[in-house]
Amino acid sequence: MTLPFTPWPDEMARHYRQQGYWIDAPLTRGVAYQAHERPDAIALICGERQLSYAELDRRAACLAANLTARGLGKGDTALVQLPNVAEFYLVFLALLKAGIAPVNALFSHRQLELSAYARQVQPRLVVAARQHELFANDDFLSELHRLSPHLSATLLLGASDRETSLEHWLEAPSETGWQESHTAPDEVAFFQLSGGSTGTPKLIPRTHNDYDYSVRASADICGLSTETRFLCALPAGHNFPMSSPGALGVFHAGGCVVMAPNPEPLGCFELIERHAVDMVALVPPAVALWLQAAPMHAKALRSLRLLQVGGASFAEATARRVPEVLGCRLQQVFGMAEGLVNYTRLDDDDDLVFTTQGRPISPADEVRVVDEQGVEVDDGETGMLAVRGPYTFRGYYNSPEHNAQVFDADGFYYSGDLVQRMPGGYLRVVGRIKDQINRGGEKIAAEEIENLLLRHSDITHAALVAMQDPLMGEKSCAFLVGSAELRPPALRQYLRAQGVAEYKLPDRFRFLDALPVTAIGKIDKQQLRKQLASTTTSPSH
Ligand code: J2J
Repeated sequence: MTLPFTPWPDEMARHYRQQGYWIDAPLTRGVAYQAHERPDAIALICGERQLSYAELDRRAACLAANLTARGLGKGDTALVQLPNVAEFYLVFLALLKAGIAPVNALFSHRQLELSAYARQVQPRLVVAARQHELFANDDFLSELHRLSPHLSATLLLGASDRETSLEHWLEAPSETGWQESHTAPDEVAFFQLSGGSTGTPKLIPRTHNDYDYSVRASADICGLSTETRFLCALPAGHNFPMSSPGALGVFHAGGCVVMAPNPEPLGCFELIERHAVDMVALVPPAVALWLQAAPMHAKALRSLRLLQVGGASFAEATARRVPEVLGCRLQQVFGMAEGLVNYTRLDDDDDLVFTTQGRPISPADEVRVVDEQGVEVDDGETGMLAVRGPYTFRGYYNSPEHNAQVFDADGFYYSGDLVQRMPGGYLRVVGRIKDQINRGGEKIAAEEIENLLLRHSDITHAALVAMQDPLMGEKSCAFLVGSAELRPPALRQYLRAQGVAEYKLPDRFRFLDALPVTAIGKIDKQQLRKQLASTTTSPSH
């Protein structure tokens, strides 16, 4: 049994292998290698726990064996939702070893997101945490069983009974002889989450070959080694802290990942000092908070060598303050869960580092910057980003209609970003055409929230648009047409009750008699954004 996905054309796959980009090894390769070569080196620090590579590999294998004994394996999928704890990687590695493809939901996701993923992948396994409101009791699990009739196993971090305790499954040795049975390297290893711009969150099939290449090449670009101590402060399942080069890059290089529950500066500074962390990946609002807090804690940050920033636009003026205030190098990272990742290089001069979002990982990344007619624009001109390459996906999971819109006939993926290409292939992100709000790196698909609002019987029209925000870069504003009785607190409560993640709730509501429309009758969001820009000083609610 294999999971369906859109493969690369044969001649491209051949080329990627010939060039040594695809090495036909599983994504677990890095950890397995280190466990063999340097079993006692510390791979992971989580609170008071330290896991060596041997321990990481052994416990992941233990869980994989138990899952295999339970009849789970190739062709199966898992829905996983864990906070930033060691178990996140143990489970991820175990599922890869057992050939089960996970979807790693963010810990901030709620019923709506989890149900949408469950509907799409029909998981046979759910791994979650009792500490999450959704799994504090079994109501939502029953709902997941209803949505995915083949669901046959549930493992919960913090469960009191042995049958469902994740901790128990990670330790209990399986009785049967067991052999690693990862999916084929050119098949789906797991699903990444798309930031999305459509009503339902889309899933991105990633193969071992393509993802592992991006991880190895990223580790190289960022100079990772056995000495690296990386702080994972962003949600562990997100593509950035997982693969750019993230935890998987660190495991590849034999370094150590230190888990932080979140990017809050004081907690992170303590971890940096205690564990001599030298590298961290952050989104722009977190960097701003670190810059504010750092002057009081300069001593704690002495070991920090590299701060990566990505996920959303980072102002040049803020970028310039990073080395000065935090005493480390800055690296800009412009990536996407769909594939393409750009980095400023460690030896780039300051201007490139402060004013661009880097250049692609690979000589085989084919990046085009095109106008509305699909014609490439000159360097320095603004155009749409289109890309294909050895680690950029070829299609969302089971989404033929959406794929038809975002891929061209040559297999180039249109990310919805507006960019400028500078000499040397460096990119600047200057805007976007996708209908998405980028709230400090957290992506909100406008249509998803508009659809929820339109379910409300008192709302006749809804449009969600981005408004500028000094800390978050962007926040969201919902423009509504409907009953005069509508009030923001009740609307937020209504959305919460629908089970949507908190970060997707509109930061502001505006009530209008009618929404402006374009010449062809579509809601004129440009007009709404202009209205916001001219009234940013008015009180929000
Ligand atoms: C402006 N916009 C950016 C940047 C991403 C590394 C880093 C980030 C992501 C990520 C990632 C940006 N400046 N530096 O997966 O591996 C916006 C773009 C892009 C979208 C992708 C990685 N870096 N963006 O953010 O899948 O709009 O991945 O298309 O969450 O974030 O979002 P996501």
